[in-house]
Formats: sequence, C-alpha cells, structure tokens
Amino acid sequence: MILHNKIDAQLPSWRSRVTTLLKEHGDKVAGEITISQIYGGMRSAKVLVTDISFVDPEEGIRFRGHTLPVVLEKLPKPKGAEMPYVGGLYYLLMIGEFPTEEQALEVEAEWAKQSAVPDHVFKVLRDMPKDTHPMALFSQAILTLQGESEFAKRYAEGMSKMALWRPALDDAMYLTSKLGVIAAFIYRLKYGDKGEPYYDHDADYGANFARMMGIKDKKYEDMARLYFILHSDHESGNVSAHTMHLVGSSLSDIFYAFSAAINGLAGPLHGLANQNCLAFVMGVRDEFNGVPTKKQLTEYAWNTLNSGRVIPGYGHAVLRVPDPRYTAQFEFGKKHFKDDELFQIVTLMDEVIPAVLKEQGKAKNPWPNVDSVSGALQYHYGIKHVDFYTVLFGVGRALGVTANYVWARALGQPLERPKSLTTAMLEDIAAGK
Ligand code: CMX
Repeated sequence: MILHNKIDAQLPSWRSRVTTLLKEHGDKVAGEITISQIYGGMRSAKVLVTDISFVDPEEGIRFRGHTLPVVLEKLPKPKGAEMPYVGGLYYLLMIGEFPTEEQALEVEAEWAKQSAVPDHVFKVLRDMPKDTHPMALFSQAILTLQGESEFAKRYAEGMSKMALWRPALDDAMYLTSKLGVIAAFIYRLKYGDKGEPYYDHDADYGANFARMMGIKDKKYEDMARLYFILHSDHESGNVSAHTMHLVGSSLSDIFYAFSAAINGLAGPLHGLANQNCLAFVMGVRDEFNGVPTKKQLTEYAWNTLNSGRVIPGYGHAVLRVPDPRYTAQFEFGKKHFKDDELFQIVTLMDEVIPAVLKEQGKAKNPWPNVDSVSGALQYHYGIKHVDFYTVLFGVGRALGVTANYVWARALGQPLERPKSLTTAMLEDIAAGK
C-alpha cells in the first residue's frame, strides 16, 4: 500500500538521523524539571518527541510543520467540496508531505475497501446495557476488533522489532477504516433507527460519515471533514495521545492502545470539555430566552467568574492566541448559518469574553479554544445528543495517534518508564540535601 512504500523509503534516513543524534549528543540536557512540574501533572516538561504535530503558542497546531490554514488550503479536496479529503490529511500525518489528489484517493480507497465491520462488533454493542455511555461503547468496540491484529500475530511469530511497524500500519488502516462506521452505528443504536450503516465506496470518508449519520444537509459532509482534520492531533502530551504512546510502548497492539486512549479522551478535563461548552452556550440562551445583549452577556460572564467557575471554551494551557481550530470552525459557521441562535451566542461570546477575562487578569490566554464552537456546529446539523460529541472527537483523534503509533514502532521507540520519587525525596531536594 502507498503508505507502507512511502514510509519504507523514508526509514533509512530517519533511523540514521535519530541514531546520530543519540550517539553524538545523547548526553546533552534538553530541559530541566521543577518540583512544581513533578507535582503538577508534568505541565510543559519536555519529555516526549514526535514529528507529526507541534503546538506553537503563537500559531496553534502545526501538522508536519504546516499551520492549519495552510493544511486546509493545500490538501486536495473532493470536487465541489470546501474541505479536504480526510484521507489526504492521514497521508500528510503519516508521510510528512502533501499528497496529490491521486495519493489522497489511494488512502480513501483503502479505507473504503476495509470499511466492513465484523458482525461480532455490532452484536457486542447491541448486547451492552442500553444506558451505556457512547464512549464506553466506542472503547468496547475497538477492543472487540483486537483479535484481528496483524501486529499481535506477527509479534507472536517472532517478527523482528524493527519490522513491526509494517503490521502496525496494517492495523492502523484496518482500525481507522472502521471507526466512522462504528461511531455512526453507536449513534443509531442509542438514538436512531438501530440500523447498520452503509459505506459507499464511491464517496470519501467525510461524505460517508455524514450519510451514515443520516444528515441530509450536504454541508455536513464538509463539516465532518473539517471536524476530523481539526481533532486529529495536538502533539503528544495530551491525555489521549500520551496514553496511546504509553500503552503502545509496551508493544500492545493498536487496538489495546487506542481503546485506552479513548478511555482517557472520555474524561471531563479532556474530550468531554466540548459538551460543557455547549451547555454554557445553551445556559445563556435559556437564561435570556434567546440571544442576550452585550451588556447582559458581560454581566452573566462576571457572575460566572465571581461564583468561582470558569468560562468554558476560553483559555488554553499552551496557546496564547485564538485557537486556529476555533477560527476555522467559527468561519465555517459564519459562512453557512450565522443566523443560528446558538451560533449567534457563540459570536457574541467571541466579542465579549476575552475583554472580561483580560479585565479579571487571571487566565494567561483570554481567547477562545477549539471547544468553544464545535458543539454549536454539530448541534446545528442535528446532532443534539451531546454525550456523542466525544465519540466524534475520538474518530478524528485516531488519525494522529495511530500515525504516531506507527512511527514510534518504525523508529524503535522503547518502553516508556519514567522514574518516580517520594515526597520525602523531593523535600530533601528542596532542602538542598
Ligand atoms: N475562565 C475563567 N478562569 C480561567 C479560564 C477561563 N476560561 N481560563 C483560565 N482561567 C484561570 C484558571 O482557572 C487559573 O485560575 P487559578 O489561578 O485561580 O487557578 C488562571 O486563570 C490561570 O490559568 P491558565 O494558566 O491561564 O490556564 P491553565 O493552563 O491552568 O488551564 C484551561 C487551561 C483550558 C484548563 C483553562 O483555561 C480552563 O479551565 N478553560 C475553561 C475550560 C475549557 O475551555 N476547556 C477546554 C480546553 C480545550 C483544550 O485544552 O484543547
């Protein structure tokens, strides 16, 4: 397959680059760590490496070195579409080069070929208790595919460690090809007609997802493409990406590792945040029976802050500018449904909240983040069951974390095993002992 061949061709130079760096400069200090960082979730500690994406504080996400506006501009798009092929983005993440349309279509064709989901996955999902959270169903479905792992089979047969990236890439294609179908099935099982989705081999990943979700508005096909691309990767320290890397470092296959990553994504401090943001926007609408005035929204924001709560959708641990993932979605909404009530509130928040947060003076970044608008867009197109939103995030996130998984195996990255200290040891360090 095209991705195998391209990675194969790049591997000698990547391996020699890493070997040289380690051999000649392995002892150089790349950063230091403070007691606050050790106790504070390793915030900003420089302990991971990835070449797939980087979060620039001033520009936001860069995929393989390219900013989001450049990626959206340069990736090939289906005829008549506003947003690029998701398969093209996967090619860029995996290979580090912009694909031609033909190359993007090769990834799309492979996904279509492998899109059939084994019956036992649907059966397991149907047998789960009715009130199971969509993320628990999603994680379960991924684990249910584990028996198909080429990587696990080859490992058991004794394949050399440096060759394992090939079956890892087979697994990555097998998994990503099915995630949209599984997500749509979960949506239909919980909230819809309970039918098994049909994947049209003549349409791309985004269009298929929109159709499998039963959304008639053609614009949702672009929305789906945009959403999956935006959520694909955000360097390696966030919970889902780091979990994938950690579990994968034990040479667990991609199904075990991605199911674990999804469990991390399900947490309220990670993927679930978009749900809270939409709840805030809806709370504003309900409080004012529609779109408030600027003055009303300013007061509402201050009341929120004064009661010790945060404004969801604003602020960021790394970014110091409006999140370009927010900007891309905001522009999409502005172009296609600026009169939507919830979108009008999002727009007003954009005008009001940064000034309030600046005046309060606590948040290092007063600007909107990706979650501030994403729920309102999904809601507009009819996805009104908010506990499904994190599944959408998961389908997108798979693209980045599986690319990282494949490259970690290709470069022979070892078992992750940082060292822990006791509080008494840190106290001794603090006392200079
Ligand atoms: N509303 C009110 N206060 C905020 C705030 C916001 N949106 N963002 C930051 N602050 C406050 C923090 O709570 C902190 O207060 P304390 O000193 O009292 O603890 C202070 O400003 C400094 O925080 P920070 O260094 O600017 O931000 P952090 O790196 O600690 O946290 C984040 C980042 C995203 C958790 C935070 O901005 C926040 O809680 N935002 C609202 C929730 C949200 O939108 N989450 C989605 C994040 C999306 C993503 O990460 O991709």
